[in-house]
Amino acid sequence: METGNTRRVTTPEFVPLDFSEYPPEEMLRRAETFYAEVSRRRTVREFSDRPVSRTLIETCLLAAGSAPNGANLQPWHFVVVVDPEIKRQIREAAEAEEREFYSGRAPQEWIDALAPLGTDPHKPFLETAPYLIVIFGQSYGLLPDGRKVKHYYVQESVGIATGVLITALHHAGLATLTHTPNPMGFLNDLLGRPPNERPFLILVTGYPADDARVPVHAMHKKPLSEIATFV
Ligand code: IYR
Repeated sequence: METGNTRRVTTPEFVPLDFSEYPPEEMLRRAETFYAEVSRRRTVREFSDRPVSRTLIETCLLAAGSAPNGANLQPWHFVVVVDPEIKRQIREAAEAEEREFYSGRAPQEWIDALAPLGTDPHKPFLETAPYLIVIFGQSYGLLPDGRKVKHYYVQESVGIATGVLITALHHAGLATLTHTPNPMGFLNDLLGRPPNERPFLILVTGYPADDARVPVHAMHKKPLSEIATFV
């Protein structure tokens, strides 16, 4: 007799790997070219309101959705905010949290660490930029019949997908800002997202303002000897 606890046993299927091998010199050239391009990325806090093609954003989201993740359950959802009124509400709620953060909630050590970046509770970019991509992680999925499917390595998976998204947007020629109002549960309410989803971050996306400036502090990257060890 079947119980409520039946498990479907799936036989894994395999296909040949689609892999391109390059000559070693070309591999190094590709790695150097990629490093040169990706290391020019800057987190931008001054955005232009110039429109950006929706197809471009959709293509970068497809790249993000290809990220490696726990059991291929793809525990993410991207809400792309273009509506000026929703952006206004997000700005209002985020600035309210940030005012608290900067005026007492954050420990002094954290405030000191942020000082060289020149950040403050004022977040006009949340209304100026053409897109706010709000990234949610799903602790579980829901089948059409309402049953829950547990997700694994949600933070890792969503972090990797977000990295791919940032890199894809930069590669396409757009600027981004990883913005994390603290706390940001208000995003579920404003965007009507269900309780199995938690906001991961807001990726502010668009062209930089013509006169955008970036903090020198963020350009200092640790040398290889400090970030890596070969054993
Ligand atoms: N969420 C705040 C504070 C902030 C925190 C970190 I860590 C940063 O790298 C930058 C900012 C804000 O957005 O201002």
